[in-house]
Amino acid sequence: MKRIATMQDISCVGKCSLTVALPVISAMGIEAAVIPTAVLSTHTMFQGFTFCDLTDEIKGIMDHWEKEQFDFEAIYTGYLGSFRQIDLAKELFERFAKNSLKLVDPCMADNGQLYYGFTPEFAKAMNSLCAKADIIVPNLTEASFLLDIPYTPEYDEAYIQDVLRKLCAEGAKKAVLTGISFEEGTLGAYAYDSEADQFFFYATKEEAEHFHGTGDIWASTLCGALANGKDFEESIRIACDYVRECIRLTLAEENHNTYGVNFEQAVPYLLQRLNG
Ligand code: PXL
Repeated sequence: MKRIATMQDISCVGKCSLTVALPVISAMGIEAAVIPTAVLSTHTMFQGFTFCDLTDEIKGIMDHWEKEQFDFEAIYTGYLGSFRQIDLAKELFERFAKNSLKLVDPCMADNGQLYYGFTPEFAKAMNSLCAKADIIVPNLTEASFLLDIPYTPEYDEAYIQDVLRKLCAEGAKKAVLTGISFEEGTLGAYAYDSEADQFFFYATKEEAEHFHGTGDIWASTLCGALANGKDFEESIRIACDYVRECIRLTLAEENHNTYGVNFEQAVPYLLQRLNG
């Protein structure tokens, strides 16, 4: 069985990071190995969350994995909380990713703003991790912080292509900008493969609400689809369609959850897409 290692936090309630990456990767028929970076009572959008840092555990986990000679189809990093964790993510790539896909989701910002606790200096460090990746999957806000350029919610296709070229010029082989729309009522992902010098855009109908954690579900699905042998473009389509289905199911529920989406009951749809 193929195995993906993923390094990100556990937000005990929040439907993001490891509480979505683990089930999504497992549902896609891939073993999920985890490096939990911290335990939080909720994600950081809730007030008063607790936080327990696990950075000191990470080196020992890697040492043991190396002794056991575990190998990974892909290594996927998500939300990281400190400069030290970014350095450890680089070490994870160096020690375990000789034949693995390296996927970095630089979770740190949205809607023009950094998430709680992050700084432009952190974005610079995250950019140095992105430089080592095969694929990076920022939203446009994260891309702006990575490149240290102003964020603009108004853009055209030429601008998006320019940002993607700049992202890959920093070192990543492929970059995907998530949450891109050129037409009201649609939302999608714009990708660039720098080696083939090819762009790809895929959009679906935009659902009426936006939810937290959908970026993590999107990246986990992309990683799982690629590990299942789907090509880059098909993996992007599957990730976009699954996230849309998760939101659609959430909105169909009366008194639905407001902090995360119903990805669980959309798993049959995901598997149908994966195997169809
Ligand atoms: O979904 C990204 C994410 C992951 N983990 C934690 C977060 C966030 C976004 O805010 O707070 C702890």
